[in-house]
Amino acid sequence: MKRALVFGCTGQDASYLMELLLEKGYKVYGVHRRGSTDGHFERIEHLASKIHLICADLTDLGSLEKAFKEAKPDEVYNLAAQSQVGVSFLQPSFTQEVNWLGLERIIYCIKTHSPKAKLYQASTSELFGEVVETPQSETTPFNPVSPYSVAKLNAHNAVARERVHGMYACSGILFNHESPRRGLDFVTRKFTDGIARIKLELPQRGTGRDYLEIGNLEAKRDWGFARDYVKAMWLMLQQDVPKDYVISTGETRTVREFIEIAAAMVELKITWKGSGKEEEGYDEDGNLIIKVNPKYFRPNEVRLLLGDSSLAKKELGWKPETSFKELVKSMLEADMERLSK
Ligand code: F7E
Repeated sequence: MKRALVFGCTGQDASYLMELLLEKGYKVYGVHRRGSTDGHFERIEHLASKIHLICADLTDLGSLEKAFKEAKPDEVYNLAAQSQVGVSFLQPSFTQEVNWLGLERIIYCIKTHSPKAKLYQASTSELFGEVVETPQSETTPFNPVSPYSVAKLNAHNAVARERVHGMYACSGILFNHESPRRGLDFVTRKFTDGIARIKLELPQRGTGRDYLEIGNLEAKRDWGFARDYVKAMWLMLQQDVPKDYVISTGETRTVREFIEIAAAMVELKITWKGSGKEEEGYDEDGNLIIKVNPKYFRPNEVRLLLGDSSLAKKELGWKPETSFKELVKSMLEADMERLSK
């Protein structure tokens, strides 16, 4: 029986990945951090009796060494991170500490305790930053513009360095991937939660207002479904030769399009008034439902992401299985159901 050690096990991606690994007959060890509250297990409650939970922290080498000694992994998936790009501008050192140095500690543990283990590192389309070509593929130069992407680039380079020295190590350059399990502060989930609240006449999360506050409407992202993307993570560790792969849908949409499409699914038509920092969205009865708040703008913005995942299609046999509309619908329906209760 193969053994997998999954860091960041309470997150969206790990919840889907651990389901897949269990289906494939793995013994799964999930690493979570000790929080001041223990309320972060909703995404993996259904798996709790099937996985082995280990408490450790990427900033604490001793705790990681213990995790490796217990799990004795064949495969290691590093999905733990300070994953909010916006927050990285406020906490740049912490972001480096976790997103880069945390990976260096995992590499040390692999070399010391599990030298045959294969490593999957969660890289990101944020590495392309202010893009120098479109679409972006494995050969597109990186041009990071946030503390988050600088830290992830250091980690990406560490994986390439270890591969040269013989480790089976891969970075998945995943474009944005969403689901009903996405954290509520990422824009897609913030929108599906926010639109469901407008439809159900509930106050908005965090502000208590009737309208949803948002940031930059013009940024473009290539959004896929997280459950499709974790299959690519696993496939990357089953090849003869370790490599980095771009994982994306090959479609891009603006943040504005996302919210309009989601709103239309619950028969809300948005009429925009004003522009830039003053822009507002109204429903058909003239009620204010959306308002731009510059608080959500980033000091540096990644304006356009569009991935080319032909290498993954060719070599891994991977392709996205869920359409954009199916993705938005599943998120919106889950939020409507949760908030109707
Ligand atoms: O922002 C704009 C925001 O926070 C998407 C992470 O998983 O994917 C994610 O990073 C866009 C940006 O994701 C709001 O300015 C507008 O242009 O959902 P997001 P992200 O920054 O693209 C990559 C691949 C990762 O690796 C990351 O870990 O939406 N935006 N208004 C907003 N964003 C947020 N969060 N909140 C707003 O109100």
